[in-house]
Amino acid sequence: MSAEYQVSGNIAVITMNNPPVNGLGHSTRSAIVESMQLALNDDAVKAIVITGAGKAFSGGADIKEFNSPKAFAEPSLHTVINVLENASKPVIAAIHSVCMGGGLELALGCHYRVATAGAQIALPEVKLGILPGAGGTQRLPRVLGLEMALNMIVSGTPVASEKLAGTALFNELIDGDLMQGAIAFANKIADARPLPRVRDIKIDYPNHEAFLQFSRNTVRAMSGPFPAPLKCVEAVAAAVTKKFDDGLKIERDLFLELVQSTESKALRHAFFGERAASKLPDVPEDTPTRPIKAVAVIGGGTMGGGIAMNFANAGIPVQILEMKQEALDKGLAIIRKNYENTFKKGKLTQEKFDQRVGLITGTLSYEAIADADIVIEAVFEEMGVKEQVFKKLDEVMKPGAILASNTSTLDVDVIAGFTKRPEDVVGTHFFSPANVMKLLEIVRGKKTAKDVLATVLALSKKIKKTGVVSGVCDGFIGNRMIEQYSRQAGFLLEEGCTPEQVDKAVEKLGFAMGPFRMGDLAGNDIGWYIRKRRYIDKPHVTYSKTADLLCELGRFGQKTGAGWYDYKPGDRKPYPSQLVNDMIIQHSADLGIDRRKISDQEITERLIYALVNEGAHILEEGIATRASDIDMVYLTGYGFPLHRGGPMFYADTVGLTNVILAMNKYAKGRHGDAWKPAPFMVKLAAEGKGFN
Ligand code: T1G
Repeated sequence: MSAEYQVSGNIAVITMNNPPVNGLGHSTRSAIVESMQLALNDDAVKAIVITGAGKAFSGGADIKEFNSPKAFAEPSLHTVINVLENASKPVIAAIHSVCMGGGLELALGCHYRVATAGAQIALPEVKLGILPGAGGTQRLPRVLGLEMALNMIVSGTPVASEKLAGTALFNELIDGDLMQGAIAFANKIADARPLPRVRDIKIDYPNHEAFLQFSRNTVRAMSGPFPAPLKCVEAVAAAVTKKFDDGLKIERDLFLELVQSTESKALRHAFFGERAASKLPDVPEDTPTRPIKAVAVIGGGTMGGGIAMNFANAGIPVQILEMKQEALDKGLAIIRKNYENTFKKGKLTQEKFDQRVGLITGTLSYEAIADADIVIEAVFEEMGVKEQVFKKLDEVMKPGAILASNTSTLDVDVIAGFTKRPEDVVGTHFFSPANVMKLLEIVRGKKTAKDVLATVLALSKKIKKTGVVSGVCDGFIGNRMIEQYSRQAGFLLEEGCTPEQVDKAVEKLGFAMGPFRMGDLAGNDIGWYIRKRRYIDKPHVTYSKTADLLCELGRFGQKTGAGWYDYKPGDRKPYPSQLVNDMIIQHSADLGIDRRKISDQEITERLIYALVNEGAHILEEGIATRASDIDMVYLTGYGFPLHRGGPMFYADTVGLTNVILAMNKYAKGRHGDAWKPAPFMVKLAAEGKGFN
């Protein structure tokens, strides 16, 4: 049963019990209806209290059921709410902790609502690309008023219950034990009639059309590629302009439209992908983690400083070890400056500023960091330097300390081999700027211990990162795939494109930045350095020489005032460069290539399918645990458009057969070897399946 029923005196108590957050799945909905029948048929019962067991009243509809027949199977949530609202005895919702989505809609169907302080109250459906589909858009405005309800529905942001005291949403805020307070309240109103129903409340908002029009314009301007926010406004508008049941129908129609949309499926995919990423098939969820009370970072440069800030922001003391006082002072000064800038923007209180700055200290001696629970090196990306650092860490660090490398491409197994404790070694690949980018690639060495992985996954949540575990390979997940993406970008230049055409094509698809603007921002010399190594390690892999020609001109990007684009001093705006375009055209001629007009579709297919195909190989090799992990890497670390769900999800929406057909077409062109479809993808396509 996903709800318990018991009678306390004259009060029936229904307790929803569907861990982890009392999602209103079919079994829970059925159990509520059955319990209500028992209560209504029992003459001794004068009133009914409904509440949630565990850590939530209810987190809403069971999103694991979405797009499955169970989601709408009777008793639907609408039916449950009708049973509550039309009951002949008073029904009181006793709310605590989390009351969201369908959970709040269920509470709004009750005659009364009491709550403890600190409960998160929200209709977050818009964050899943849908809208409250069980009356929330019609009832919430009736208890909170049009403006507050619209704000909550369009933003999806939780509001603490105590902030809503005094509104018609709550009849009482309960101090102390919720159930005692709720049962006392139930006894107090047991005989009160008529039973108050939210649907009967009239919304009084003079000149509401002007407000609604203003809201439409504002929401349209801010909702980007997502259709849900604007439809939230339409549904709430119906609460003001239509009879209740007509408004409910409008809400239903809008909900059904959104729940089938690709944008909503992408957002739900990301929601579950974020949570699935922390699960490893061979690491039990109850694996004990090592306590992390103190952190050390080796290197106070851009990466080291950014990494250190993550821990200070999470309230964990962190020491930065540098070799020279001057470098240490510089690193600490940059960190302080970062916090000052945030403080000046009003995004940090003085107290938080002081706390965070105070949590970061510097040292010049390895001995000073010996007791840290985890040490993360962010030193120069060269194996010889890593060897020195890890041999020293192996000597100095206390037993059980986790030894982490921020390497972005080097072999973590080789690094672990520099120590006598390879089981304590792991890769923690942060993305620059490390205190901003959400992605953290956690690189699992062959000998990395399971509790080290469990600890670093839990730590990534604590520092608000999306931790994705990768096996050891060149470039792990993200950079290994971006390599193929960059190769195609270079080939497209040789065959007929300009940098701005390629960038515009993917930016039209929703990418934050195309490959060439990205190169100018991150520094074209980084890729140049990696390619030089590749030319030796993997001479059979071909690259366009255009990027090398650019770097030979010293055009590393914004940091040198010129890259693929020209820049004006103090202006980060990229201007197409005649010099670069002439260089590209000349290079095509040198290669004997007749430049041709290339469509945006070919550009985006070649760039994205290059990612997809490499992602398929990564899955085949077990480097990534699941396709959604790859999507999370791209959504949180590489600016892949959220409404497209990530490269693997995007391939599923296109259909793997279509992806393969396009690849077969490009296999006939130059560098056709890059277009051999990964066997895993061919197999899935043959079975009519997708990656997710
Ligand atoms: N259904 C099913 N499982 C859910 C869930 C839900 N609504 N919400 C969370 N979970 C799972 C989650 O996958 C994870 O599972 C575990 O709970 C802990 O989550 C008709 C249709 C509730 C604030 O959008 O915002 O109602 O990984 O790690 O940080 O209008 O989860 O442990 O197996 O996030 O304490 C609207 C989404 C649904 C709420 C708890 N409701 N959830 O946060 O834990 S649509 C939502 C959250 C709807 C109606 C419509 C948060 C949380 P696992 P967690 P947390």
